[in-house]
Order: sequence, then structure tokens, then C-alpha cells
Amino acid sequence: MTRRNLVILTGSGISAESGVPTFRAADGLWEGHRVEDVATPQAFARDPALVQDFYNQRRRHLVGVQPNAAHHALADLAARWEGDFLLVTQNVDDLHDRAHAETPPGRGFELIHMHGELLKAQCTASGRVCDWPGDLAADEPSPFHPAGRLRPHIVWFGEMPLGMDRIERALAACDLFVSIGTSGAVYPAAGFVQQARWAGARTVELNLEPSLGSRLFDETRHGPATEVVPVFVG
Ligand code: BV8
Repeated sequence: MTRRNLVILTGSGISAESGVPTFRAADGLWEGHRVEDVATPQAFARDPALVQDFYNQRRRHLVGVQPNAAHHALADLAARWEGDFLLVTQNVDDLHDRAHAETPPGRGFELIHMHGELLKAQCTASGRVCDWPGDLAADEPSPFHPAGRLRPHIVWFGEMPLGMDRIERALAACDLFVSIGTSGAVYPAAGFVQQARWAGARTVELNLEPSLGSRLFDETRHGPATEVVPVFVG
């Protein structure tokens, strides 16, 4: 590929073949819980034990899974990409981070977890973030502030996603936008393809099946990420 500014957006579909459940599939995460019950600030205020346990369970599951060929293909691409490379993930797992760590050092690898990270916790009083100290209790005390507690470092519905300034700048300057493994159901991520089109970028969707935004892409390739991503990356 020639020198171009690349923005890649991933969703839970890229981690599905690693054994991480997606959100809206029949057996997805939300099936076990209503979103309102576990992924909103109101839910945390109402029932912190339920919310902490929902995330404690997902963290424990993460220990047993590995990055797959799609994660590694993106890490390899970043190592040899000539232009700007920004990987934005909606996923809160650390599979992109681990794939990058397993890749020989190369050029820049910029990764933004726009919906937070399972393996981090956040102080409710100061907002400071730390590595996950182990399962969080309902009233887990914060090490940063006497009046604070530790909550998951997760962007819940109704909260501002992380890294938006950087993401918006990258979309305004990108030549190629690739969306992988996302249903296009959640904003603002679902609006990124339109922003890339306004910047004149070529837009590609790699997904198991058509997403809600498929019609906005110049090219769509359907199939499992571990097959379509390595082929696309080349
Ligand atoms: C905000 C953390 C403003 C939790 C998550 C505009 C219009 C309508 C609504 C809104 C709007 N703007 C804002 C909203 C409200 C809301 C929203 O979008 N609601 C939707 C449901 C209608 N958005 C928000 O609240 C966002 N905040 O806008 O704040 C603001 C402004 C100022 C000040 C303060 C606030 C915050 C959204 C973040 C919510 N948190 N995650 C957690 O993880 O526990 S979202 C959650 O959904 C995950 O992060 C997930 O990644 C994300 C998207 O889901 P997908 O990843 O796409 O997963 P899904 O199952 O849906 O799809 C999987 C896809 O993969 C499928 O297409 C499938 O076919 C495919 N697939 C499956 N297997 C494979 C595969 N593909 C390839 N290979 C395979 N093997």
C-alpha cells in the first residue's frame, strides 16, 4: 500500500473468533443483561454490585483468550505502514494491545480504546485511572481520593467516549477508513464512516454480514475477520 493516512475502527466482531462474546449476537453479552442494568452511570449508582460483577466476570474471561489472525494482521500492517496509522477500537479487551506487543518493533502504532479498557479502573472522585487491582467490590475504595471509589474504566451509555479530539482530527485527514467487526449500532463510532467520506477517504467495511451502515461504504467484504482481514491487509 502507498503512503496514505489510515483510520481503522474495530468492534466486538474482531474479537469474536478469540472467544469474546459480541454484544448483539443471539448469545451476546447483552442477552444476559439489559444494557440499562449494567452499562450506564445510573445502573452503577443503582446497583454497583451487579455492575462490578458484570465487569469482573468479563475480565476473568479475558485471561483465557488470545489475539486472533485479524488482530495480528492489523499489528503487522501498523509496523510497515508508511503514512499515519490510527486504530480506534470500541472493544474494551486488550487483544489489539497484546497483538502489537507480540509484533517486532516497526513504525508507529497508535491505538485508542474509545469505550475504555476492562483491565483498568477509574476513581469516581478524581477520574484518575489505574491498572485493574483485581475484582472490584461494590464499594471498592479508591487509592486516589478518600471520598472516591473505583469503578470500571469503561465508557457507559450517556458518557463521552475517549480520544474524540484525536479521532475527529484523524478522520478529517484520512485517505482510507476501514471498519471491522461492528454492527454500526452505537454512536458516535457509527458516524465515523460518514466523517471519513466527507474527508474524501475511500471507505471499506470488513464484517461477517452487512452492518447498519453498509450502504455508506465504497467497498464491503463479508466473512469472518480471521479470513477477510489478513487478505485485505495483504
Ligand atoms: C455519547 C462499553 C454523548 C460498555 C459501550 C446518536 C443517535 C442515536 C443514539 C445516540 C447518538 N449519539 C449518542 C447516542 C446514545 C448512545 C448510542 O449510540 N446508543 C445506541 C445504542 C442507539 N451512545 C452513547 O451513549 C455514547 N456516548 O454519545 O455521549 C455525550 C456528549 C457530551 C457529553 C457526554 C456524553 C457512548 C457509547 C459507548 C457505550 N459503551 N461499550 C461495555 O463494553 O461493557 S458500547 C458497546 O457497543 C461496545 O463498546 C461495542 O463495541 C459497541 C458496539 O457494538 P459492536 O462492537 O458493533 O458489537 P455488535 O455485537 O453490535 O456487532 C458485532 C458485529 O460484528 C456484527 O455486525 C457482527 O456481524 C460482526 N461479527 C460477528 N462475528 C464476526 C463479525 N465480524 C467479523 N468476524 C466475525 N467472526
